Amino acid sequence: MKIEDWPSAKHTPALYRELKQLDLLEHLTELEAFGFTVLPPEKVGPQEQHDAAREAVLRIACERKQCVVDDLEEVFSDGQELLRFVLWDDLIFEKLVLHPAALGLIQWLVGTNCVLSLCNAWIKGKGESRTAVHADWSQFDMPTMAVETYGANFNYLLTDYSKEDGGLSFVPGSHRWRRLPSSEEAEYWADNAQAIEAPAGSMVIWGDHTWHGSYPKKTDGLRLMILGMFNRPHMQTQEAYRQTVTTEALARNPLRFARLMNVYNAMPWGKTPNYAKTMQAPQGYLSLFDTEPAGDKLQVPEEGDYHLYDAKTGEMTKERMSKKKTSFPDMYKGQVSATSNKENQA
Ligand SMILES: O=C(O)CCC(=O)C(=O)O
Ligand SMILES: [Fe+2]
Repeated sequence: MKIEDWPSAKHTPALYRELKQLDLLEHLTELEAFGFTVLPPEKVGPQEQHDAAREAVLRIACERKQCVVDDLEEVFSDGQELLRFVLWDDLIFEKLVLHPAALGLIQWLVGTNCVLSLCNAWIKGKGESRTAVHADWSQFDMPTMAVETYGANFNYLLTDYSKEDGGLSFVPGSHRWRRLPSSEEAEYWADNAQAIEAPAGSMVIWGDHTWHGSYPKKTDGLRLMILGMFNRPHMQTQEAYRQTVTTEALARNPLRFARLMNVYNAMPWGKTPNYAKTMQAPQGYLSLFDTEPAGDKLQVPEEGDYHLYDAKTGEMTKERMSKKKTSFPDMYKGQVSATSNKENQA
């Protein structure tokens, strides 16, 4: 069938065509059928990329733990830690969060306007440490999940994963149950979940409905992984990217990066919403293949004064709201911009 830009399907046709071009349709089916998928190393990148990512993680671990590489096994013996907020610690992370295959499948799960919520390095040593079975759904006051996923992850494996290696495990099909596991269920699945068997360089991708955990690491050495989590743009991110991104970082990356940083989201606003800010955001579908640096097209918007009431903007708002017949944008027929929350600004 010819996939055209049907407006009712919004950006799905454009994304679908690119996923097909990247030979990812089988992975997309696995996500739909089982709730997770594994990209083999050759679809993730060359050996030099895997090595550079591993080096970066080890370097950051040594810096944060104030030790040398040879000490790390001892430092993480019988333990594991999420090293948080690593995006700005090495340029390789900017490349990884824009990885076409990973971002493409993640956008399938959480929309082409998704934003980066966290970027971490996860280190685990030999011993009993393991992650309890859970779903990444983080609306804890809503244990019953929405139909659509709100968050999606990649785990970039930098060491081999198996049950013995303390690898990630999944409850295949659990994404369809659309609820968080009870403590009894988490206990049952701890040793019954399916362990991922995959070599270093693979990437595991899933949405926040899927139950997963990990096994204790019985083998020598460290388990190393980079975790990227992406959210829908209305959500609070786990890490402060919007607050810390620089104009230089926007300039050296393609336009999609600015959307990942969510810098042009008008909310939260004070007495005078900055509608112009949202208009500066990259519009429409942004190709997964776009690698052109944004250059001077973008800059981090200046912080306004939340307490200032701007009379001119106020008058414009009054005029718009006072028309006899006002309407909200039609979500079903026209092209809808992929910019965050544009539709909610009335
Ligand atoms: O590898 C693990 O121990 C669990 C990973 C996990 O829960 C996640 O990335 O969301
Ligand atoms: Fe998780």
